[in-house]
Amino acid sequence: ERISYHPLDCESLPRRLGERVELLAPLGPATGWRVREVGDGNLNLVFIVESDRGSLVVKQALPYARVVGESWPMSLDRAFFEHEALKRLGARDPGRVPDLKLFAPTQALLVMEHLTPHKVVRRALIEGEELPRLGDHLGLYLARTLFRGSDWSMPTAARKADLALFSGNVELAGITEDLVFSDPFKDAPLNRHTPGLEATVQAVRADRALKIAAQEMKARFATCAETLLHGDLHTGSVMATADDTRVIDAEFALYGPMGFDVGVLLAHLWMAYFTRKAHRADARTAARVGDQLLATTNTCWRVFAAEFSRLWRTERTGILGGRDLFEDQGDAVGSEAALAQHLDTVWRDALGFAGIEIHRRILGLAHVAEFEAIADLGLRAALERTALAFGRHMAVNRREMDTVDAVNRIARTMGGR
Ligand code: SR1
Ligand code: MG
Repeated sequence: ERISYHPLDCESLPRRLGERVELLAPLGPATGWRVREVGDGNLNLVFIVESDRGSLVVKQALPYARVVGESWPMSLDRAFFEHEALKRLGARDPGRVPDLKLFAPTQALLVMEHLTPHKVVRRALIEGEELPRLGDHLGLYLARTLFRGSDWSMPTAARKADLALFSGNVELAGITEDLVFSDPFKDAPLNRHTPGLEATVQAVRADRALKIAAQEMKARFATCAETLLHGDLHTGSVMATADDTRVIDAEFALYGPMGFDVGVLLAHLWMAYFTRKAHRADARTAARVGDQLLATTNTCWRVFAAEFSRLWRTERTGILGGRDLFEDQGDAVGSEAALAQHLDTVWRDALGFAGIEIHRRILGLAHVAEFEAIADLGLRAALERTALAFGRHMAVNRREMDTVDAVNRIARTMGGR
C-alpha cells in the first residue's frame, strides 16, 4: 500500500515513523522518542529525534518554499535529488557527508546521522569559534567531489547517465538561475534590502559592467555542465567541530562549472570577514577572527588546487583522460600546462560567482545571518555596502586578480583590520 505524503510535526513524527521505519528502530520504541524541529533553512523541515539509545535526523521536503510559504508551491522531488547527490558526494570524499540511513520517497524524507556536537558553520563563525580544519577539509572536499564527478574522472556511460539524472533537478536549477543571477540586479518582487540601502540598490541596477558580469556568470552556470555540484555550498550547508567537517543539504545538486561551489563557499567566508566586528565588542578578538577567516579562504583554495593537481596526475581516467595527448607522447610539461590552465579557469569563475553570490545575499530574497543579526540598521547597511563593493570588484575584475592572497589584501583594505 502506498502511504500518501504528509508533512510531519513533532507530535505526528513518532506515530507515523515509529511503526514503519525500521531504521529508526535503533532508537527503541517510539513512545520514548523526543522530537525537536530545528530547520533554519529556506525550504525543508528538519527534526532531531532522540531517545536514551541515540539520535537521528529526519529531513522532509515541504510542498512549498518554507521561506515564502504556501504561495510558492514546490514539488517534493528535491528529496530524491538530495539523496542521489549525497550518495555520490559521500563516495567521492568518504566521511565528509552525514551517513544516510534511509530515503522514503513517498514521504520525501531522508533519515541521516545526527551530527553532534557539530555546529552549523555560519553560526560557529558568527560566534568567533576556531575551526582550524575547516579550510583543509573543504579544500579536499571540493577537489575530490568536483574532480571525481567530472569528465576528467568518469567514463562515458556513467557520466552521461548522471548528467541526464541531475538535469531533472529543474526546479532548483531555476531557483538559482533567478534568485542568484537575475533578481538582485533588477526590480524583482521577492527582493528585499536593509533600509538605507536604496541608493546602492539603484546604483546596482544601473551598473552595466556588473550586470554584464552577472550575465556572463549566469551563462557559465547554465551552460557549463562540467561536474556534479553541491549547488548551494554556503556556510549554512556545512557543519563542523574543531576536528570534523561535514557537508549537508545537497538538494540543489546539478551539473555545472567547478568554480560555482568554490566561489559560493568563498563568498560566505568573505561575508563573515566583513561582519566580524559587528558581532563582538573586543577589537583584538575581532582581529583574530578576521585573520582566521582570511586564512581559511587561503587554505581552502590552496588545498583545493593541490589536491585537484594530485588527482589530475593520478586519477585522470575518464573521458578527458588525457594520457593520449600528453604523457603518452612524452609531454609531461603539456599536461601540467593544461592543469594550470584549468585551475586558472576555476579560480576566475570562482571569483565571478563569489561576487554575484554576495550581491544576492544582500539584495535578493535569501539573506544571511551575518548581516541579518546586526540590530543597528545603519551599521548593517554600511557593512553591506562594503561587501557589495568587494563583490562587484570580484565579479567585474575577476580576470585581473591572480591569487587568493591578492584578493584577501583587497578584503583587508576594504574591511579593515
Ligand atoms: C527559495 S530558496 C532560497 C534559497 O535558499 C536555499 O538555501 C538556496 O540558497 C536558495 O537560493
Ligand atoms: Mg540548503
